[in-house]
Amino acid sequence: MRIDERSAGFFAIGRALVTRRPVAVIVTSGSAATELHAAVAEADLANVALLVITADRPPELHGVGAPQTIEQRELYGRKVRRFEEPGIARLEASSSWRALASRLWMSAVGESASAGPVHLNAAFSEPLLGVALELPDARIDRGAWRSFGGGGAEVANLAVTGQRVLAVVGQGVDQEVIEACRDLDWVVLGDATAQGTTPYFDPLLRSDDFAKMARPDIVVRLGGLPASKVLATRLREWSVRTVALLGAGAVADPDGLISEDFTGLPRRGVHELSADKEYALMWSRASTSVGDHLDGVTNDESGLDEPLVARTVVEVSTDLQVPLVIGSSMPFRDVEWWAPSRQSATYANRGTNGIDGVVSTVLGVSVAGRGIGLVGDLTMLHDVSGLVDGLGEIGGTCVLVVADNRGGGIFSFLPQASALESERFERLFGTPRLHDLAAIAKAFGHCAEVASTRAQLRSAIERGLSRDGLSVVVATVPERDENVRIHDAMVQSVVTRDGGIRW
Ligand SMILES: Cc1ncc(C[n+]2csc(CCOP(=O)(O)OP(=O)(O)O)c2C)c(N)n1
Repeated sequence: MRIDERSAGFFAIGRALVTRRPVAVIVTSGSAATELHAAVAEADLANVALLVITADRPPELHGVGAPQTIEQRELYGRKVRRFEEPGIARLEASSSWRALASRLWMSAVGESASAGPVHLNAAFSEPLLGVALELPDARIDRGAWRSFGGGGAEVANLAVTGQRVLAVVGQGVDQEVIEACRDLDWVVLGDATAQGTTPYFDPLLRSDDFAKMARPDIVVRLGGLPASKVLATRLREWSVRTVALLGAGAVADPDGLISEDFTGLPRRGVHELSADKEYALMWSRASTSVGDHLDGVTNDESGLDEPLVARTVVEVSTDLQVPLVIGSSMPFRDVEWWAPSRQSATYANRGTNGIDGVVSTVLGVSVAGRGIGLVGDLTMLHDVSGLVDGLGEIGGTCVLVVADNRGGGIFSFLPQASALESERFERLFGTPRLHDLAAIAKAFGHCAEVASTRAQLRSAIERGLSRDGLSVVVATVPERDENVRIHDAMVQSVVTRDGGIRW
């Protein structure tokens, strides 16, 4: 039970991400149904199976001023895989309900396209009281789950033996698939949600020398897109054969680089798919050097900055094997670029990349279990109503880490930051909202503390994970301009001024 339907939609996404099964979210009619629109948009683009069930008034109450009554037919437009409106629920029609549910389920899991949201608009008439009956016997075969796949040859036909293979992995790709790629000596670069990929590729690829050395013979794309613009630029510059592997789900390709589709998934030990080991070693050595360098320049007493917050959160989630949810904006980038490789389940709302609903998705992932979230301060404030119900009646353990740079830090990396006069930039882009985030969390009855060193952050997260309920940890980080300088200095500690790398 959640008070705010908008939050409920994103909570349901969290459940669906963890359980990998369709999750039903049920709301009343009218504006309550419209509140789910943002989550439906996210689920559509992120291929998350949601069964959206909206109650509706009977036809005779439409257009006559009845409360919470709006046009709900195809409310979410083409964002849903299927829309069903069976009319007013009547017992006499109950024999059709199982088939109706099956159709919705099959469309949600991606029977003929990718998985995604479906919408059942269910009208009821008074009296709004009923008795739950047994469903009629199953007559319809539920069928098998199918993965999304276009045309194309079987993956073994890729024939890349001994080549320099670079796999680029975004959201929606399983850890086992990534492991299989690595076993074949493919270099795997992944977004923040990818597990076991080669970390620090973004700073490395900022070096022209390294980018030259790292030019692959073939790029294999799986799932969504990493956030790194540097990677996108290098992929365009290299201009090598680029193929999509559809076996792991829909593949994003906004730059139109993919020229071939392949079905199926890589399997270890397949000779035709075994790549150049030296190439993999070169990447692994470079990435390890960056990690060693970053470890060497920080210690427990180091004051926090945003990349260090990302590193620490990923380390704790790995050490304690707690699932992680990464918010949009800088947290997603800092984890992708500056954190060690993820070794526990990691999620993010990468369909629309919204800052809306992230707190609720963190809660949805954590409920009945444990989870850590990492978000920016505006992302927390945007979904502050998620705190109203917290982990709800089911409970669980959740630590929400908020990197509090007092506004939208990502915008300080834009050219507008220097092009606009600072007051105007602050008002239009920085949008500082100077609320006391720990006090807000406490006001909703949750635990909250503030951390300003690496050791404090680590122990605050561990404390939060050792108790029930939601704990908010507000990480004090340098102001947003300083954050840009810190990122620049970190890049320069990897890349020399003339485009070389330091090791
Ligand atoms: C619903 C929604 N509204 C607006 C945006 C545009 N947007 C992207 S990042 C951002 C600022 C986020 O600030 P914060 O959560 O504090 O993270 P930071 O940038 O400091 O890392 C905004 C407003 C968005 N992605 N989603």
